[in-house]
Amino acid sequence: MSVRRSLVIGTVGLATVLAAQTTALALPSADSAGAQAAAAARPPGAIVEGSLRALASTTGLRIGTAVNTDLLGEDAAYTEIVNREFNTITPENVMKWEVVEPQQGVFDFTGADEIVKSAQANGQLVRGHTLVWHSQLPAWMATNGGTTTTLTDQQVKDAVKKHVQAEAGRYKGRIWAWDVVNEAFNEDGTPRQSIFYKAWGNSTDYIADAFRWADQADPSAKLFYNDYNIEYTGPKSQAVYDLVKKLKAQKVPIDGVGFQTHLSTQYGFPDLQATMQRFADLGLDVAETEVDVRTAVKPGATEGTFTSEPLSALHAYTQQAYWDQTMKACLFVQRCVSYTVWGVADSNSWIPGVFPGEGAALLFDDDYQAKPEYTVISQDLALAAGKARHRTGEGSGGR
Ligand code: 9MR
Repeated sequence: MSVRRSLVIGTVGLATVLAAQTTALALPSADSAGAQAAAAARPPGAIVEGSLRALASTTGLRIGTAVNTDLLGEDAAYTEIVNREFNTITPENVMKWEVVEPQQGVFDFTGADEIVKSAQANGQLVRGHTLVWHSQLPAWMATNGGTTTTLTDQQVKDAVKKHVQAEAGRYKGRIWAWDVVNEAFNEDGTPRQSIFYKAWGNSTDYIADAFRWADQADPSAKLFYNDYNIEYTGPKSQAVYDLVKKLKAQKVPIDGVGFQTHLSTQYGFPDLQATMQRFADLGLDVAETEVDVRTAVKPGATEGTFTSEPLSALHAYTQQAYWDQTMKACLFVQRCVSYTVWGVADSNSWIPGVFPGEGAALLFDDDYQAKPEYTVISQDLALAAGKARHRTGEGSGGR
């Protein structure tokens, strides 16, 4: 069965990629005036036929994007795509601890409020990101990449509890899914030596506590553990599997596991479908939470700069094949409840800043024009229309 399945995926995948070379869906103009006119012509939350969100809704799968509040509501083309194409949004940065509590006891939920308000106005659900993460911590809480602190163990524990209660509590009933704990393991499967791990006496017990506190603060939110590179079979994926299995056995309130799915064409495609199914079989929802597919890009006019153009046609085809497989993996796993891309256009992606020489990782180009990658995943969604429905996002009821 599994062999037949992967053959089918392979065949359909190739057909989809080939079709994508020649087919372009009719989309409203991406220029600013066109975007403003398109948005003004319909009520907020109205669904545009042929959009990703319209296609996804026929399968029950939620489709989302990470959102940057510097652009949302400021850049018309960006905002139009976010609201036309996606029915969940994830704040790319504004719900992170360093943003919401820059000084101890001084809160700033401006950006986070903006996201939640915009989502409500546009008929979107929110994936809250993220409550407990070693990175992007405020300076009063941690230094050295979340590994050292001036606080005592007890102070760290109290701060984590207060933070989870404050943030999850503020948005009670308005967050579909929270990434409660993010990136708690190293590549070799050992627990990350974060200030949380250390404060709990060199133990991952902080994870269970964070889930319990989040559940108390917002009982209707789906609670996720989220990580990268766990799409591949290996020690890290196994460590997360062992953790969530234990949490389930201990009746810790966990609903799902998020597979970030930051891929690069220089590495082989992960055994994503089988891995997500393995986690789903534990009685958990799964999701692809931060999908992007980077590749080598052509250099720019000035030394040391790069364009968002794939280095060769082969690079571009490989990206399209990877996007196809990420979407199909989710469509074939019934408990894969959402598929989120990590940003809108190549020009707003985190990739070029962190991996110089790589880019072109998203569905829209620098000028907000839909790329063949967009067509590939929209065709996957169209092919899946009306097939086995995915569990949809009505909170933690299925735990
Ligand atoms: O996309 C985010 C970028 O703007 C931030 O500078 C960066 C800081 O670490 O975080 C990025 O988002 C990360 C996400 O929150 C967790 N998974 C990895 C993502 C890419 O680094």
